[in-house]
Amino acid sequence: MKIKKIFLATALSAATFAMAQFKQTPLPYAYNALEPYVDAQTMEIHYTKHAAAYVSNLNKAIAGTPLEKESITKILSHISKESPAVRNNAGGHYNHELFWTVLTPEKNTQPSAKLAKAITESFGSLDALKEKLSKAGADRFGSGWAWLIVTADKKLAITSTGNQDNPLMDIAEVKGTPILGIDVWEHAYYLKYQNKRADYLTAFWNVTNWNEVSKRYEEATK
Ligand code: MN3
Repeated sequence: MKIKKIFLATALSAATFAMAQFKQTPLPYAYNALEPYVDAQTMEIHYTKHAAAYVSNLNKAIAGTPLEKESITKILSHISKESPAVRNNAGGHYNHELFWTVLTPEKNTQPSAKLAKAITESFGSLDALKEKLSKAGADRFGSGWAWLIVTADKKLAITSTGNQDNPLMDIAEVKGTPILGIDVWEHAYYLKYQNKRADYLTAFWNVTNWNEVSKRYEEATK
């Protein structure tokens, strides 16, 4: 009797795992928390409509396939073999989940000592890094992302990708672990900044969560 119960419990949890679906993490602050740099309406539409659509469409695209049992990073690692729907929506889900965490209403967060040292070595200064990353975002034609990544040899690098691609994908020109990502799709800034993407990029540095970026740096360089 006892054995039968254990078997049932195991079978049930396996079934639950197989049906696991990707979900949005709750936004760690209010929609208006990043005002005036990112307006509340943009945040709400971005989180509840755009990002919600990526995760919902990802779950639809992988339903009934072996991808249901894989982590998001695993799916990204062999994205060249998947459909455009999986590529766009797995990328979109991963990118936005990262994006919400690297923003914060907390003022004056700073890179950790270890990250600050790496920034100085790679770019000369934090201001130089901001300038280069902003330029990567400004120069991205159409929709996409600007990234600060840790490469396979544990170095910092700046890159950008189109659409919802990212540096974890096997098709990325420059590969690495993203520790900071800036969404430069118009949906991320158009209501407040219209065509002025450069102004949005400048404003971004007022709400960057360097605590989170530092944490991601520590994990990527372990
Ligand atoms: Mn977006």
